[in-house]
Amino acid sequence: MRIDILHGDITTRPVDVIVNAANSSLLGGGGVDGAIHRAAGPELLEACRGLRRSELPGGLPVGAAVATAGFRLPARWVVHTVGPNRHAGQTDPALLASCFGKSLKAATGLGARSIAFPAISAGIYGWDARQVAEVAFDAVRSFWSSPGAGSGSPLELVEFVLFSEDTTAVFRAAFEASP
Ligand code: AR6
Repeated sequence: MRIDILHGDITTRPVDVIVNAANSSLLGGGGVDGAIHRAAGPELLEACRGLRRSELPGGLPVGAAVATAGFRLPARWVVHTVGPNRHAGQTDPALLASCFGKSLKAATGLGARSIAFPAISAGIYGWDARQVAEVAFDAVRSFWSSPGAGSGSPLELVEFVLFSEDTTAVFRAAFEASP
């Protein structure tokens, strides 16, 4: 399993799964969520509405993950997750770790070999990018070392795709400093 850190737009990544930093409504928003909905086309919003009508009438809880097709994206699937919102007092790193862990699990269930993450919660939701990076690398490693999760996963590539040069540098430094 390889971890790559890239500067760019996650909507262009030719991977099996891209992860969306959504909100609980699943009905779109700004930031990376808005970009993914624009690039995937209106079918994505329709699929999210379908999830709300069926299995998620109350919305997607913070720290949970759910998959849809990728529609017009190069990626075959989108895994939507809801990061903790620091401005709403959601400061528990376990919630953020859960976003990464549950997304990896969902991608594994789909049979994905590659997945790309944005810096979940590091934008509108107000988390420090360095902390997001540390939680992310830790969660990827725990996923791989947990019996029955990472060991049986077809995932070979985990990308972190960062939208600004600053955040890319923060992720690279955190990766080099991580155990
Ligand atoms: N590719 C990669 N990263 C991106 C892109 C992109 N195309 N666009 C933005 N980013 P945010 P959050 C980066 O705010 O903090 C939405 O309204 C961005 O620079 O998208 O989890 C949702 O609907 C930042 O580093 O997500 C929720 O309401 C990172 O993605 C709320 O925002 C995450 O920023 C979620 O807030």
